Amino acid sequence: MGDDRFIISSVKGMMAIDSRGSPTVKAIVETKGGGIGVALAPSGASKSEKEAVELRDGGRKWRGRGVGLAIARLESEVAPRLKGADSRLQEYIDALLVEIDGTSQKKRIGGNTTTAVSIAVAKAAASTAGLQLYRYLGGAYASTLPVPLMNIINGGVHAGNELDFQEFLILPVGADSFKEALRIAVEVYWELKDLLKEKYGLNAVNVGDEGGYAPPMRRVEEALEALSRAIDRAGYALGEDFLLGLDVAASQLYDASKGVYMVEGRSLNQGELIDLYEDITRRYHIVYLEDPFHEEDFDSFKELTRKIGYRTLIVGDDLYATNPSILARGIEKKATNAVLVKVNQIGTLTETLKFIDMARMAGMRYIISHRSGDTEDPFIADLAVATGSRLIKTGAPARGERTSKYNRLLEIEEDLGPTITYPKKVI
Ligand code: 2PG
Ligand code: MG
Repeated sequence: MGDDRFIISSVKGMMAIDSRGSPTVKAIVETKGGGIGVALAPSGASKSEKEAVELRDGGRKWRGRGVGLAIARLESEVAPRLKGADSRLQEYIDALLVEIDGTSQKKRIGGNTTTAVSIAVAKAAASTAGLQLYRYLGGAYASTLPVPLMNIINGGVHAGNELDFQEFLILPVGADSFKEALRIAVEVYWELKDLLKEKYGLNAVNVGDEGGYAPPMRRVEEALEALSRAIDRAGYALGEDFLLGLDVAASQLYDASKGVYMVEGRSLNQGELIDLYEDITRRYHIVYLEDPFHEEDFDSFKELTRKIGYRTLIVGDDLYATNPSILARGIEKKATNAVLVKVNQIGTLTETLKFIDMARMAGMRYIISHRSGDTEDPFIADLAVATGSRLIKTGAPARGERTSKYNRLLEIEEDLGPTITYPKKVI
């Protein structure tokens, strides 16, 4: 401390667009030492009710999704308070953001504003220190590259098809490095393309919001079969080189008035869904199961974790919304054995790191994740390495907002050289 170079000299906001064309907040933070941090807020589609709220303008322009107000508040309320602060005091700065907003879900200045500013501050401090971001945030021992959870078949609200489950993921666990993992996963992605074209015609290989194919399928098992055939045809073994994952995003399938889930035209209760999950996780080597129930159903999460948690990660995304106080409830109930981490669900880096720490202390796995509306900002790649997350969820190897994260991980792996670890075990 006492080093003037880290003092924040300027904080600016700008509009940018995300991968769905929606306006988003870009924050630019500069320090006296010439350091600069630029960060863009991502945006979800299958959002939890518990998330930090994005501040949007309303009205006709941009169909109400403008961020003029968010940027105005960033410049009039946030910038003057941050100027003169030491950019390394991340915890202090994030507490200031929480205080300036003053609401429990960051409604007033917007979770989009706080997210962009919080990340930009960390980047500015790293740049002032002349350190790579993952090194600045993760310290001297950060050296684990994450296994990518690649969403190569898109469904739910991310795609224009009839698949009820949102994400069908492949995990290349049989590689020795991130680069090799990327290669074998891309080979499977291409093989899947050929296979879908042969079976369903050209339209089947149009991609959804996260770059995975959005074939005209209805049945979950049809998608799982396609993944398993693609892996096989590419010359790899399901269960050894690859494992599978699902994000059900079940809040989207839940009919609260009847208390049932609509899957493939049938209405299933909690018990029937548990049976379905027990069956398909076993038959398809599914080791990752995200949001299998709606976001208030802690009891069903608990029951499933008790039954198959020894062999499958039961992951809370909408369930926890990266919120430490909601996670406390999940830990007490033993609801899941893993959590998804999205900075913009809670709105600051400090609260995100607290959430990860709580999960770690409770023996839960944590997975760093993108949003379905994302940007070219590769921040989560650095965050994954900094926090030693064994998994990262950042879409298919397609579309710039997804490849920016993969390409950054390639850079980090190269930067780390022989010290890297690529995990063989994800559960
Ligand atoms: C999810 C995410 C990201 P969204 O449900 O996990 O894949 O989707 O950003 O739309 O919430
Ligand atoms: Mg999810």
